[in-house]
Amino acid sequence: MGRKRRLEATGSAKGYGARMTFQDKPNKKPGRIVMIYPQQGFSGTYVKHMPLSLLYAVSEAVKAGYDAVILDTRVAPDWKGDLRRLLAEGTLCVGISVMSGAPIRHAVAIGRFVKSLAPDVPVVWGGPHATFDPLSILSGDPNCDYVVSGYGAHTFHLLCDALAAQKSPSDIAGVSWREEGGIRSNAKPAKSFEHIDFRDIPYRLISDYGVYGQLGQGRRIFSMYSAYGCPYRCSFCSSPAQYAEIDGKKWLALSATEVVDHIEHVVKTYGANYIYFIDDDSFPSLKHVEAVIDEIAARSLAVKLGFRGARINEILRMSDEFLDKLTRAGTDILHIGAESGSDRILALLRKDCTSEDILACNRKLARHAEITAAYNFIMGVPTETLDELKATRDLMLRLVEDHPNCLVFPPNTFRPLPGTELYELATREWKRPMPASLADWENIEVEGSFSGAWQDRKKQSFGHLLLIASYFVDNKAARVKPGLGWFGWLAKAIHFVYRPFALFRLRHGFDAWLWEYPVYRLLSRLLSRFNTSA
Ligand code: B12
Ligand code: SF4
Repeated sequence: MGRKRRLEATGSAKGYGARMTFQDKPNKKPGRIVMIYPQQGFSGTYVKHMPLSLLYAVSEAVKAGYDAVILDTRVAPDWKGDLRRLLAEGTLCVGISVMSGAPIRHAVAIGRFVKSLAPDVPVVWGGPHATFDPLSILSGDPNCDYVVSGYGAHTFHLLCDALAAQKSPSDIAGVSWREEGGIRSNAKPAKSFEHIDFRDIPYRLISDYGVYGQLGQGRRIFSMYSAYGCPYRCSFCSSPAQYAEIDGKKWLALSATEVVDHIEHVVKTYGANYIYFIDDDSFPSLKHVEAVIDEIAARSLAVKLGFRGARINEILRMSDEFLDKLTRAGTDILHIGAESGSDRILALLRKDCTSEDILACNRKLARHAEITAAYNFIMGVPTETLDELKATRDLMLRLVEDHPNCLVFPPNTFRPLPGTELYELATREWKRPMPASLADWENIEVEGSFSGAWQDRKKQSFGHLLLIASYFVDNKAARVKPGLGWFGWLAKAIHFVYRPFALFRLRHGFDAWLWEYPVYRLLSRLLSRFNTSA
């Protein structure tokens, strides 16, 4: 089937002029792989990092000789035109990387568009949603043919070989597909971490790294791992489920030499000046991070650093000297899971800390203000009471009071992800069917409606207030850089005018007539749409 498809597609490209085909280049693999990054939810309007997921997923296939192209719809204003041209040139398959939530909607639209032009080109989904719930994809989207769950590089290479040879993927671990009117699945959790040598990451597939970044900061951000996995078991998080079957230790640090060789490579080849460590958690071993920053200093690499995985119990272990060293190394942000102001909820979430610990860490971090302490929160977990939500409100206010330069991220609305401990609790507690279909997953947005029907009206209303006020509780607007133009000025103006009212509402729990919430929903939808063209 793969060969037939390819020939048809190549045939349709005749009017396009001569591009080499498989037959012309016997050393090349058949057909081209088109890897697509869909538009993200609201958070994707202000953070657009390079689509590392696609670079990783396609790396082995590219190494084996497949021709591949990356189409990032977030930064391609005419992605449909681009895709139309690509499909006309002979395509082995289209791969899409999908997170749960809003990206599903766009991935479905991409699949529909592909099939409307080239019904025989297989569409493959991979990424976090494909890992957590592959069957919801195949049963919910008739245009998706294959789903790759878990680590993608090896599996996707094997799948491409199977497609090229017109074989069933029945012997490929990690793939789910449709066959004889039913759905078959070989998805199972990985036994070991995937390791891709940085020299095999096909960075060259992206021609312009200047389009990526966040909030108009004008940095050349490169995302990378310094460690794989996570040794903790936070009950809401998908990572423990993902690593459940990993043999041996659940956290594996890469050597400082390897990490810094990688950094040196992207600095020298692509002009990277900011390294964003996407580790689930970088700090289970402080020595690991210390070795990395020592090596960066030894090679005099001019990069700033950001870490997305830091835990309160780890920050408690950091000395002022360690934090000074992180600062000298150019670290400007630590993403920290504070999650809740209630000790009962913190214990339920298995955060291994109390709200007092969070405050103590925050005071410590206030002494190192060049590093932005950026706190994540979660709300709406099963059994959480209104008073416990208010404790989170109190914690947010205290954090900013003690450390005016900290960042309070908009709280994530709890989503019951299959395989997590809280999924089980939510099922028992709420006695409602959990999200199951693709449409369910598309609509359960962390930044969106406060778990809808799962919460009583009072909690919903307070949750909405917490979400709105979180945008104003700290000095976010002051951080908006001039590079954002009119959007930046608008954000600053809204902040200036509305902040006192938001703080009044928050402090007094005044969530009546919360007209701001529908306005926020409308604006966030408009911004997501304005940013993209579905
Ligand atoms: C960067 C990032 C983002 C960026 C977006 C990505 C970008 N490029 O700009 C931003 C900041 C916008 C973002 C937002 C969110 N994110 Co996020 N994010 C990440 C992060 C830190 C790195 C992603 C990455 O590049 N990973 C590296 C690549 C190599 O790994 P990978 O994506 O898993 O890809 C592998 C496989 O999945 C597979 N694969 C991936 N794509 C494809 C495609 C094909 C065709 C195939 C065959 C295989 C395949 O192969 C790859 C190699 O093995 C991950 C954590 C992590 N370490 O992965 C979280 C993570 C993906 N995010 C997560 C979450 C929860 C969110 C938010 C909900 C949080 C929030 N409140 O903001 C939002 C919601 C996004 C939305 N729904 O719109 C979860 C995913 C949960 C889920 N079920 O989707 C993760 C896993 C973190 C976690 N452990 O909770 N995120
Ligand atoms: S929330 Fe972070 S620390 Fe907790 S299990 Fe998930 S990745 Fe690990």
